[in-house]
Amino acid sequence: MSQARSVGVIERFRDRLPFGPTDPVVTLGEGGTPLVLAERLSERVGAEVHLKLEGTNPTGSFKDRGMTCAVSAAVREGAQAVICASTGNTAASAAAYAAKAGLRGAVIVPDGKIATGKLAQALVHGARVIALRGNFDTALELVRELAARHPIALVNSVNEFRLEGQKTAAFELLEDLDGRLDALCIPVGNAGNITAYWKGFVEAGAAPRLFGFQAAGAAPLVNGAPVKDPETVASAIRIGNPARWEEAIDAMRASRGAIRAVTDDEILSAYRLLAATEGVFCEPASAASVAGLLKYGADGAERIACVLTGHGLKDPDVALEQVGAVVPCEPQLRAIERAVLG
Ligand code: AN7
Repeated sequence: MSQARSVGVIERFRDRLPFGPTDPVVTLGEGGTPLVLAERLSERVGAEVHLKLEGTNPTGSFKDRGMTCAVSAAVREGAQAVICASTGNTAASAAAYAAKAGLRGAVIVPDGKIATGKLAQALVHGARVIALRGNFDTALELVRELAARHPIALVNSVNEFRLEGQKTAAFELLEDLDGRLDALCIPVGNAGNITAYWKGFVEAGAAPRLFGFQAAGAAPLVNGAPVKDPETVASAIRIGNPARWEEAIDAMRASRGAIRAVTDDEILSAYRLLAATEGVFCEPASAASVAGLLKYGADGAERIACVLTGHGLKDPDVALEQVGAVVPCEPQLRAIERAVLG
């Protein structure tokens, strides 16, 4: 596995991806992420629950699996620049892979609504970061028009190569669990990832039930209608009109699954539980998968995987709001003793 991790998903799964042996590959060694048995959570749920730690990808989220494919394909096609709209993680990933490929990168993000770590990543990788006075849905509409008019590769999950890359997580799950998985719990925003997982499972001949979770204030797929002003603490999934709407509904139906809503309180409670009892620090959006499992169960599934899509370090502001204060201390032994043992 350690060897597989370093080669990246294109090299590892090339026979199942749209890349030939001589095609250029832009990789940062994505994929091969840990699958960890969550003992406390398993006890609570009464089933075997595993966590897929996608936050351990090179830029800290699952987006890297798709981005290696989208940017490699862009290089193959002779693109000079890549662009995306993003709630943050796609921007961070696009910026890093563009830097690696020597392409220019531009990312459009909702002004003031992306987590600090993601903003830092996009900027430090040298992308042009455009803060739109509007939400993600507006940004995606505009960027699709822009990409239609200019020779810039669009690397949002409307790009098929993104889904191709992201389906590799389903292959890894099946490998790690010897093909036996009953249910997958996954956060849903723009609905590219749930679509990609289902594609991967179908191609591998598996059919776990897919349970997707949206934040209650940004739950168009649950409501059955777009949400004009989506709002949630889980900024990554603050999306009111998912681009992969039909595909997500198809995946849910075909797998006999469901797409349901979890409140911000439920998300944050799962977020703290994962950190404090499983040793896993994910970002708020990722915790929606576990929040949903705790709230709704998994309908008798015995073996469940929850996808933790992004790393907790992405969003230090939410983290610090959720925890106790530090303990101040004078630099003397007595004071330290009191502070540590008291
Ligand atoms: C941590 O970066 O849409 O349902 O622009 O960052 O495939 O959209 C991020 C989405 C879940 C939802 N968890 O996945 C973006 C963006 C995290 C995310 C999702 C996102 P999709």
